[in-house]
Amino acid sequence: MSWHVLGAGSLGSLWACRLFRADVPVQLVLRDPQRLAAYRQKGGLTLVEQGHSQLYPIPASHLQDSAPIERLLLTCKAYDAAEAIAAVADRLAPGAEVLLLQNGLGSQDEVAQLLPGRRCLPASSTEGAFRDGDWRVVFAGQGHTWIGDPLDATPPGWLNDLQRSQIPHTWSPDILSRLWRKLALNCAINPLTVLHDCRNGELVRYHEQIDALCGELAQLLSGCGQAEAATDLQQDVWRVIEATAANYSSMYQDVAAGRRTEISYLLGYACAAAERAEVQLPQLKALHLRLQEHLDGHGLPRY
Ligand code: NAD
Ligand code: KPL
Repeated sequence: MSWHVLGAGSLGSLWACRLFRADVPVQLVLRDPQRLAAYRQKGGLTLVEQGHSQLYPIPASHLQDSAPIERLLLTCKAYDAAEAIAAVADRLAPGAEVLLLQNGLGSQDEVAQLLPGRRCLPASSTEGAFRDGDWRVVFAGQGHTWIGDPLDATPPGWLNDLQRSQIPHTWSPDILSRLWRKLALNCAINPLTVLHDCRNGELVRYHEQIDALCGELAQLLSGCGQAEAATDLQQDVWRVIEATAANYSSMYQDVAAGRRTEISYLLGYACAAAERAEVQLPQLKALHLRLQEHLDGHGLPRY
């Protein structure tokens, strides 16, 4: 049974290359025949690891192809996930499984609503990859991926494929708790790095602001039935800031490169969830507004 990778960007290419070189059947699903032609001209995907690059001639097709899909890895951005899934929904076999690698929260539900009866498995990853050219991906940071299914704690058999491909992962029956925790970390760190134009480590200058945000985010998690994800949040935020001190956050990098951010699936989702749970979070709301204004000022979408 072949893996299909929809969203052949940074993370999708990293996964596809590792599956392919472990002889796990995998193919890319590209947007249209033009992208497919451009890909074929390059002869495959190039993975750069520790300065060494290797070309992998991974098979590919395009969205309009009609062959059925049994196992799909969705690796586009959160704001593209629903549209991308809608374009392949009629190709998904009745028992198809879909692994969702989007950051933040909200896109997983959007996708699941489009796929009634299909198993959707959200994942949360700390691996780092970026593209340094068309059809080229750099594996920039070792990390780990947690995978789960909020509706079914039974691990899928295909985790063996990931083992074989040396993709570090853990089956995580509490995946929602992990996603909420990651969302809280990203909400506490990423927007402020954008607004203060700084690396993660420079956030030590805004200690009080971060501590106040952590307090509100912990209230949010508890109010949304995720009390466990709130445990020691503040200490964890400072641990991550220290561990990634020299890095620019992913949101900072998106804004600096003039790319759309995933704000709606991070702060936007957090603020909407707070409203639904009737939790008052004035600092978080103000931060969301300031970030939206900042994005307006840079000509980037505010959602
Ligand atoms: P990316 O922009 O590099 O790749 C997304 C790809 O999806 C692009 O190639 C885009 O053309 C493609 N795409 C979008 N809509 C499509 C459609 N309808 N049909 C076909 N292709 C489509 O993004 P990324 O950095 O790989 O991030 C993907 C997700 O993973 C994001 O939610 C991100 O936050 C998360 N993530 C990324 C990293 C990382 O290091 N890159 C790490 C952890 C989590
Ligand atoms: O995940 C991150 C990101 O930059 O998106 C970290 C490093 C945790 C900062 O929030």
